[in-house]
Amino acid sequence: MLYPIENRVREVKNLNGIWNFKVDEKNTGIQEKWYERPLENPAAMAVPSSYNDLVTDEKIREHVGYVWYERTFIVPDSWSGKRMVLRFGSATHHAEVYVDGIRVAEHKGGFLPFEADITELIEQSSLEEHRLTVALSNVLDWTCIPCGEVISKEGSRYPDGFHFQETYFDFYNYSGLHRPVKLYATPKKYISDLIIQTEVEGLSADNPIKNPVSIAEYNQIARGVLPTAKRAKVQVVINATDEIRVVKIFDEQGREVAKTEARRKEDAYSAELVIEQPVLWNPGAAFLYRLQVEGDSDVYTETFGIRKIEVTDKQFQINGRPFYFKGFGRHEDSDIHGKGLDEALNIRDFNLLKWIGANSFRTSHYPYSEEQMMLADREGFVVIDEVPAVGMCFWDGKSVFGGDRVNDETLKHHKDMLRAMVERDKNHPCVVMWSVANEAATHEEGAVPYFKEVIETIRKADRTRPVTMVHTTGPLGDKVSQWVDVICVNRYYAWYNDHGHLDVIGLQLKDEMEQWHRKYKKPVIMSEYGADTIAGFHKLPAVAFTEEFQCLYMDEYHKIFDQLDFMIGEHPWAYADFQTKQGLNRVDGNKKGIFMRNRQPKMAAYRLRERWNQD
Ligand code: BDP
Repeated sequence: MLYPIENRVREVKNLNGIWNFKVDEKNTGIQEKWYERPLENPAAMAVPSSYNDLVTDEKIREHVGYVWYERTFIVPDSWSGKRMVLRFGSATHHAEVYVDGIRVAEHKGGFLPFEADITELIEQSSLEEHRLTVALSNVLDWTCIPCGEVISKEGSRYPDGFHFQETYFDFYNYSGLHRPVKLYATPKKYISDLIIQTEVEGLSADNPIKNPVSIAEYNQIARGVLPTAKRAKVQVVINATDEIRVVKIFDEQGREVAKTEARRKEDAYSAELVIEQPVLWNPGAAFLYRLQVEGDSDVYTETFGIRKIEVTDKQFQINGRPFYFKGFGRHEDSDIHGKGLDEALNIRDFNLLKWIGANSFRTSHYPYSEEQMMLADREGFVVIDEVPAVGMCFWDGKSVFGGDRVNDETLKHHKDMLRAMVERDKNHPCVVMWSVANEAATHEEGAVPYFKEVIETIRKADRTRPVTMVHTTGPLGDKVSQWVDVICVNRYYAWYNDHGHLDVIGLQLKDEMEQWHRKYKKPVIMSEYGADTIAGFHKLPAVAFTEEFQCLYMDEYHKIFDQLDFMIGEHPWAYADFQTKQGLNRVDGNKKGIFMRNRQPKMAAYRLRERWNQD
């Protein structure tokens, strides 16, 4: 799905700002057809944002079910004869959209964009001002990802109607219109999609260390002369109702470096272009080309980068050089905004990532905003793009895949979300790998056919990127990693097991990592490891929850990573403290952040900075 852009034939109207808002206390709004008239006594609400932390009423913050958003918009006369589309960056989790009381879209899945073509409706309407209404539900059950269930309790010891949203993942179920809402216009004959794939020829990557193990060695490789290529082939598939004529490529200075005519092939157009001596997109040294497609009516320009990804039994190579993932599992999460897009926060985050010496992150546990992906392209961060398949494991022995929990509908939705993620993010050079799930119960028999299908789906959707999934199950129990390219493991030695005993980490970690590699002969990333740490807590000798403990905890892991040549990355959990549901081991959220929620460093940030920048 293309991002809405402006050019001489396309226009975008931003519908962000203050909307009307109403909680559907009894969840009867749809039956009562609230969309037919303006909402009664609405409150004011900011878009984009989560609504939860903007309100003061606990009933609204914790409401399970529908809330309603509403605003008006005007279509300028100059848009007459154009195709008009409403676009939501995300609506968490399930939305029904109405314009002037007419349903124009329905969407399930809270972290990916969707659109509604409203051309006909606008053309047939005599209204000057249109009313846009969104019924938005935050209910999670076993038919969607993330998974969850609504729990009700009855009896004299519970108030009437007592219920709550249960989730089996560790972040607060923020809800709302989290990303920009836009109305855009294109010509009636238009370009609907572009798939850009690049192939590099004559790659030369000066690589002094053939089998790097330590961070210092990886850094030495990364700081060497940038890899070059003799030429790049750029293949484009264009879906359009327009007649497509020409495809051009411009470099960062705006110079045209390639041009060709598009050819019609069955129901799409295609073009192949060649760039001589291309500048490659490298981690920390991004270079973005712009590909422009020109049709009889429509024009669309998409940025892309040229880079080559290869995975061996012990390495992840970008442009022929072994790459070591230094970075974090993160969350879209901040005070007040919740999961709402905050561009200022994103800039701060990327500046902190650069400061600490990170080169990558995982979009744990859902695709992040398109705006954030564009920033990663531009700043040269390497991204593991994760679908919102989280909460598919119980730790008490209950089965997730074997009974009435995960079911055919879950699988269908999971596959839909994978395809939608690829559709949205396929042209981003920052995305180097797809993650199909976080911590699913892959030791269960039922997980085997499930993930076989999941992985086949993503491979069919994109044959150019490796695939991973992130494990909590250990190497002996895991039944599905034969289908992935890279093993990602989350592990909390000395935290959730042998709590506080730092001296067990080295032994247990080394043993487990070697087992993973022996079993699958694939490179391994430590995709989570960490300890809750309250900023300002200190103790000598160190105890759990202090800043000293977090540093020593990291050190123990790092000693082992530096000994294993198949370990290709470390993503401490988590980048910053974040909000979770209430829980006995969550004091106002998860405190494993290397940064505080306000994006100021804990002591461990300095420790990592030193490690990740070492010569
Ligand atoms: C892992 C999850 C992550 C949690 C983390 C933790 O992947 O979402 O926040 O553990 O417990 O299980 O801190």
